[in-house]
Amino acid sequence: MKFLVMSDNHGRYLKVQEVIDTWRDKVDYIFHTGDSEFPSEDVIWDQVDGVVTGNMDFDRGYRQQMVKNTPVGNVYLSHGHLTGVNRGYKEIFEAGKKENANFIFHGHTHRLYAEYVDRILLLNPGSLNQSRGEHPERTFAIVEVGDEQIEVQYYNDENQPLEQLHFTFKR
Ligand SMILES: [Mn+2]
Repeated sequence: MKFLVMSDNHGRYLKVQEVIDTWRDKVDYIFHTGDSEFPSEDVIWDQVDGVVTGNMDFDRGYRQQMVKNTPVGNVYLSHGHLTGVNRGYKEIFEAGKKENANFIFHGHTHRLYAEYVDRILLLNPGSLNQSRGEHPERTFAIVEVGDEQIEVQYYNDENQPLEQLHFTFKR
């Protein structure tokens, strides 16, 4: 089972469309964790399996959070500003746990990371516009869930895998 997770493109419509076009047939789910700055009724969302609002999405048609049931477990999506991710991940972790999430995906900080805690994958794909973290690239993440492990590979916005940004977690 493969997920593509992206966030915080803040515009760059053609880039997001390009990422979707490149990956739509190669992954099972595409998720967006907010701050696209696109209209909530945009046709681009027809190709995406889950999207939530960010603090810069002023279109009120977006959901604040979302749980998607998948064959490998529940995916919890939230931008993160409402659970204070700039201060840490405890609050969003508890919010996801309440929803029986096996995967908690968020954005907002523009700092990518992936951690596996209590058999829950916490992940920020980074920003497809501007990184504020230690890795300068504009990124998104591919999560591959196997029977025994979860592989996370970050890509830059030219769809190139970033070698140093590959993580493997035993399930
Ligand atoms: Mn944000």
